Amino acid sequence: MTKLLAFGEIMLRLSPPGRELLLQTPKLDVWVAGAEANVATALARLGHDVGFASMVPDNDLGRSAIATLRGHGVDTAGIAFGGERMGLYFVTSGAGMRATEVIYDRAGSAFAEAPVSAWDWDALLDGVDRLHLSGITPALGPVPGESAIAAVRAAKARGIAVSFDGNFRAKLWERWDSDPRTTLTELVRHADLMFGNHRDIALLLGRDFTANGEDRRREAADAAFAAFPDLQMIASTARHVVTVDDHRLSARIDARSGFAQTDEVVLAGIVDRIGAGDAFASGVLHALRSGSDIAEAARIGLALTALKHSLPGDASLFRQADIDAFLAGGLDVRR
Ligand code: KDG
Repeated sequence: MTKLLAFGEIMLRLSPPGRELLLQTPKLDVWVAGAEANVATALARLGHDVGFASMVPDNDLGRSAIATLRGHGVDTAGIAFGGERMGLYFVTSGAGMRATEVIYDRAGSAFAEAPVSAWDWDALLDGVDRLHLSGITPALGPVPGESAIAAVRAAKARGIAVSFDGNFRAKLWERWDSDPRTTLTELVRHADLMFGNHRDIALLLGRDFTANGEDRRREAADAAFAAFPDLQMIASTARHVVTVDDHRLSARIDARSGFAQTDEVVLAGIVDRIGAGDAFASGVLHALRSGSDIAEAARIGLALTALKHSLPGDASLFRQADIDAFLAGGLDVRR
């Protein structure tokens, strides 16, 4: 069986168990996180052959992160030990009218400090048919950016498909004093599949799409297609806040052959928003790897996105039966 390899930083997320603020909570829950690790986890839970390439410190934090991924069925042979520290991040969950807030504590992490030479792409890409990575890796600094470029070049040279999730993280990019467009352009140039929204594309193309209201996603997607003729698909999820507890999701797919938009999915009783975009990418990749076309893949991506909102922690841990039940509208008790 051919394998999908995800490449990125594994993190630990620390968050108050309830809806407390960080400044008042007496304890913190610890979750294994990281956008690309979330995708690897979700795909492994759905039965795919998935490997993960990363670096963690050789201590109990690194070892427990590996054990968690392995427990979900991810092949962790590509995770090296090295460096001094795990990347951490703190989350204060949203509640009522309060937004979710993230504080990063990841500077100097094992993954961010790993030299380009740390990655043996001959070995890591052996038996792989798709490499998945995201814009978080180049946002960590110039060296991780070079490693990401080396990864996509190595994949392309071996005929391996590349998927790229823009994963725009303002708090990471704002530490840069140089223009990230060259690096992002090189990454996207090698991808056949990109997940992104107008913010990702704005950063990639150095353009602002905010003026065009609701049509900005379509305008951004068209601009990206014009700039990257080999890209097959750009997909993004959109959330329109209707009331505090009632949210609608839809996915738009822009393919050179046409344009599609899924039906809207209404979310209620949101438990945890983090990782919803990773769940979308996971659902799309799961469906494409299972033989679905792009429109069906977007529907399944959206189903997994919606399901993820019901689960605490970053990763989507659902099975095909959960997706089927969701798509069939079945919220009854399964016995
Ligand atoms: O998509 C979820 C990620 O944001 C989270 O797991 C942490 O990788 C992370 C990041 O850089 O924000």
